[in-house]
Amino acid sequence: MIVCITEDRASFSAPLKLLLLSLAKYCPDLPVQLFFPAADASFLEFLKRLPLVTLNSTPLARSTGWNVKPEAISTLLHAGHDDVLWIDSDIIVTRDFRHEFAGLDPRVLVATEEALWGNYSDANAWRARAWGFKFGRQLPFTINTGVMRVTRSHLPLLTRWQELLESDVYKQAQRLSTEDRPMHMFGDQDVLTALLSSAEFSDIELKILKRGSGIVQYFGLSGYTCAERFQNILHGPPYFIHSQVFKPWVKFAAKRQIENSRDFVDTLYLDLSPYTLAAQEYKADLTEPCTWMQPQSTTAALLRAVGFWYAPLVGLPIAILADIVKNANLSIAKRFYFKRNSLHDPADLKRSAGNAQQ
Ligand SMILES: [Mn+2]
Repeated sequence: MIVCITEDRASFSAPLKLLLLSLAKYCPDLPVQLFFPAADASFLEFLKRLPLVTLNSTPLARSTGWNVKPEAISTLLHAGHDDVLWIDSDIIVTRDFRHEFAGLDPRVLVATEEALWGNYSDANAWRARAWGFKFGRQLPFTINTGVMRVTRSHLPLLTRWQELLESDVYKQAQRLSTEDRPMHMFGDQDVLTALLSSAEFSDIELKILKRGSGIVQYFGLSGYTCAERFQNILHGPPYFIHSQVFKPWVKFAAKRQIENSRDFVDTLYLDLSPYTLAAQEYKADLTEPCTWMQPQSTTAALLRAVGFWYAPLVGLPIAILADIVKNANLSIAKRFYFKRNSLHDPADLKRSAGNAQQ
């Protein structure tokens, strides 16, 4: 297995280093292919201590941003690697994950469960339907592509994924604001979810790294739920922590004023991120400014201390409140909303999925 990481923003050298250092700590003999055209002299100096990291400093020919995944992965597969593990540059490793991949049939595709705060549901395979694909299967949730294990057996899927990411209709959608963009074309993983639930690719066996045990998808106030925290207390940390959407190294790069009470809560929750807590131990290895790792407010400093700087406890009071609000919202929604729109009722989803298969 070889790890594939790409980054095209020079300003993301710190999170990139954190991923490489954490990989070297927990999976020391795992080779890494890094695509980072913006690497400067100080980054090259840093790489000298990581002999298993190979730097590709020429940009990938066809794609940028989050649409780069199929091209980067297939480049490595075509170069002779059999088994590629994609990891997003906004992820830090907190545990050896290799046993999850050992001995897996090459036909199995590994990916992760989407963040609860994201566009979590793919009820009734709505993305595949919106793309006009024939229904193949109902996935339990949206596929998150932060971590993916892909083999040569998946080359047809990668080719099709890249075709769609390069299609005019998708490219036009990417230029729209996030409010106006059709949800089935929101990003690369909406397209992959559509393909994997379509008839064409529904035979691909999936192994999903779940929220909590496999990965923390730290996005929004449901980023690290109470259930995930208790699971980590009992069974140890997850393999990966994904700083999805909101990045502390971006948001806390400079001092900023809190705009309103909602901003206060969101900012505080980001300031209590398990990603930042895990990053602390590598601070001395970074040449970049690390002020974003420090608590940005007295409240954050207090909550980190009260949680003993232990990720499952830091931010627990906010996680409890967020869980209560979410569950209250759900039960209200179930009572009033599902009655009016039976398509979203889980029982109906099963029925309609069954009908579509017939
Ligand atoms: Mn990411």
